[in-house]
Amino acid sequence: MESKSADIQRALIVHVDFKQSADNDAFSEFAQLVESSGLEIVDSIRAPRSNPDAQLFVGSGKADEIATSAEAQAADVIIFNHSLTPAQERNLEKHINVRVIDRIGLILDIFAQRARSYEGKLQVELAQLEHLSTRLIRGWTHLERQKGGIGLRGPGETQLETDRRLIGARIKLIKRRLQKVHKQRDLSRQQRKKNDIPVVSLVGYTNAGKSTLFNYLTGANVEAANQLFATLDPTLRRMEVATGRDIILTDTVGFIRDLPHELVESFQATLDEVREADLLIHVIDVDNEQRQQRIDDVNQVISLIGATEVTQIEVYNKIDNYPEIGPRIELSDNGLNSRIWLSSHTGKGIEYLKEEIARQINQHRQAHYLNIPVTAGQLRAKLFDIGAVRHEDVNEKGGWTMEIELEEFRLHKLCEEARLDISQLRLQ
Ligand SMILES: Nc1nc2c(ncn2[C@@H]2O[C@H](COP(=O)(O)OP(=O)(O)OP(=O)(O)O)[C@@H](O)[C@H]2O)c(=O)[nH]1
Ligand SMILES: [Mg+2]
Repeated sequence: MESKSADIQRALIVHVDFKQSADNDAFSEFAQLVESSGLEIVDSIRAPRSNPDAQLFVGSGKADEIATSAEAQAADVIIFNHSLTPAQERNLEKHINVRVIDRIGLILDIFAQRARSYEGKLQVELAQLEHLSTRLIRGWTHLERQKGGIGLRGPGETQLETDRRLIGARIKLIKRRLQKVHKQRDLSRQQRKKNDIPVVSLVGYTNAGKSTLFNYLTGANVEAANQLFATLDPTLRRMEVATGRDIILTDTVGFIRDLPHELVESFQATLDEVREADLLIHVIDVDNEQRQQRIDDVNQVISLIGATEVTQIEVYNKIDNYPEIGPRIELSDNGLNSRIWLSSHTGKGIEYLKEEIARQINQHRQAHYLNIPVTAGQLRAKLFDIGAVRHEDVNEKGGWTMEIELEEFRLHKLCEEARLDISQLRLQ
């Protein structure tokens, strides 16, 4: 059988420390990111610097060192853990004679590999084209070097203009297609709202364990892996958090520091699930030294997508790695914020999470006692469907006496939809 390793590209990675002290976490995360993209790291070069060089990003001595190593290691690609300007990228490629990719290009590439759904693929392509088009506008392009394309060129156009025109047209087409998909997504979201099932979204730094927790809670089997951005497309599952109390849980793409803004914009529709959620579960890797930094990074994206208002439960995951940490829940004094320590592997502490989800979801619920006439079977079915019924007896007229638990406004809405007068239904 033919070995696959022949296809694996050899990468030389470059990380510059701009801070006083070397940021080892940032470096090892970068290496993990490169490995997650399926590349083999053949050498890594680190350099301290106070400011990026305008021409080469690094100093010319460092650029020589990179070139020497790239040749010795037969590297196919050089990856920088930073954003490079198009000019820096071009100058570096000239200097080193090997393809250069920056951090944004790398993340876009991983996303492109992971996208499975039609929507996901469109979103990634849009982000890639937007990334490319900023480079075109600034006057340089990879495409520029791939001349040819007979028949593609309009009269009197330079290659650059043709590239721009083609990319612009493709961007328009993808946006139109995405709009259609988004309409569908909006419809299903409205449907869920109508059904009154609360939506709870898992959010968190990539690799924190969102998918593992999702699988544990819902019995689903989405891919969970020790690689960055294992999940890209969102998955939704209905689950019961308390007797008769259902929610929809969503698992989605993880965040990372310096997430390219092209990606956040292109993934707006996916991230709408997060913004419109009733509750967020922020999954945090308890292991990580830079825990607080990562929490801040995630919250930054959350504020970027306008989801700051949504209540968060903080989940400190992977406690099985620390025998001294037991499962527990901590509530803030006002009871609004909660932190839970648990393990998505062993399931220890998961019951705290389920209880807390139920508590948060039920916060504005109150008990109502109703007399439902036999003619209002649909309303009764609906109340069961949304898990609002606590107790029910059949009464002598063939109708039902019910104890339900629901927010006042939701009860009003349901009665209105069923064209029933709520005051007639209440038990005196
Ligand atoms: N020890 C331990 N490992 C865990 C736990 N939960 C998740 N992991 C591991 O952490 C890694 C990442 O898990 P995922 O569930 O894929 O993480 P994610 O947050 O969905 O990651 P992305 O989709 O890539 O953003 C996997 O190797 C899991 O097996 C846990 O409770 N304990
Ligand atoms: Mg995942």
